[in-house]
Parts: sequence; structure tokens; C-alpha cells
Amino acid sequence: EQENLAEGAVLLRGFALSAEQDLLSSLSAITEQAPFRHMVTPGGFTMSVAMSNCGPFGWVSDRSGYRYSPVDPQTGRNWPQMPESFLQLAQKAAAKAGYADFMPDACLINRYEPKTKLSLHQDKDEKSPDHPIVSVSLGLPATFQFGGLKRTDPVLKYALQHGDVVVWGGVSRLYYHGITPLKDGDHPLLGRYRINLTFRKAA
Ligand code: MD3
Ligand code: FE
Repeated sequence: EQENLAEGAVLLRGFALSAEQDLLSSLSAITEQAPFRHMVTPGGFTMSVAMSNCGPFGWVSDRSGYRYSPVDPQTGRNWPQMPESFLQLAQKAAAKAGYADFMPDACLINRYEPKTKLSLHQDKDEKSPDHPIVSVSLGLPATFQFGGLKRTDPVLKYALQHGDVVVWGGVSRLYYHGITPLKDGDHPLLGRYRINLTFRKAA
């Protein structure tokens, strides 16, 4: 089942379901090495989303800005390796959406609990927007909103469920997007959390 959300954006409903056990056990191993933390924005606000990373590069934010770093600033060590199950899922999804040779070098892991939100933003910290982004939703459902190339463009809302995968390429790669405050709930595998994995080519 394949649904076009916008020009270049493909929703693959339930695409990650067959890998959920592998994904969740790998996730625990990663966050033991690189625990979830709340990063601070350049403006001095603490993000409500808790984050970790795996792969050669990880997205980090602090008072000096947003960037990709090979080192976890909290441990001084490299980010954990990207598990084979993560890489294979991301590549399989990208291929299905028409990107045959996606080679992500960064996986940002976002953790939401009830009330956590992610304000409307663009993803512009990667070297080139020509590579797609693959996102995997796990746990509690979320309302995802996306607009256009301008912050003031009208937004559409979509419910993203456990197991949904979205591939963002083409012009949609630079669209403004965000997550509305998470509603409370109890997911059979993840309890009161939503986890989102985003795979990117950063460098
Ligand atoms: C549309 N994450 O990490 S994933 C992010 O659910 C981020 O945690 C959200 O936005 C989350 O930057 C949304 C879906 C997503 C990811 C990247 C995009 C949608 C996108 C890039 C361009 C357009
Ligand atoms: Fe984003």
C-alpha cells in the first residue's frame, strides 16, 4: 500500500511491522550506549523531544547551533553503529519509493511522550537536499503536519501509526513539517512513547 502525501513524499503504511522486534531490540542496545537526552536549541530552549543517534553521524543541537557530529557530546564517544536491520529497512523503503541507492550515514532517534511536540521546521542541516529522508514511526500514533516551502504555506495533517514509513524526496524534502502535541495512550510494545527514526545522508 503506497500513498502520495505530496510531490516526492510516499507513505508506506505498516512497512516496518515485519521488522518491529529487531528494530526494538536494536533500539534498546543503542540507547544503552547513547541515552536519550533533551538537547538545547541555539535560542536557549530545551527541546521536549528526547533524542539519540546511531550511525557515522548524529544530529546535535546546543547554544552554538545545529550540526551533525561523529561524536556524542554527552559521552565523548562515537555514536553507536547503525544496526543492519535499520539500514536494510531504510534502503528497502527508499527503493520502493524510487530511490535505488540510498546510503544513509545518520539515524536520528526521536522519543515523544504525551504532550511532546516538534514545531514546524525545515530539515536543512544536511550537506545536500538531493538525498531523500526515510522516517519510521513506532509506538503511539502522532499527528504529523506538513506545509510547503514557506513557513506560512497551509498545512495538511496526517496520522502516523506504529510501523508507518515515509520517504521524503523531491521538492517535499524541503517542506516545513512538525508533530502536534502527542496524545496520551498506551501502546502494547512502547507504552506511553512514540519513537521516530529518521535516516539521512548528512555528509
Ligand atoms: C518532511 N521528525 O527529525 S518524521 C525531524 O516524527 C523530524 O520525529 C519528525 O521532523 C518526527 O527532523 C517527523 C517525518 C519527516 C522527517 C523529515 C522530513 C518529514 C519530513 C523532511 C522534509 C519533509
Ligand atoms: Fe524534520
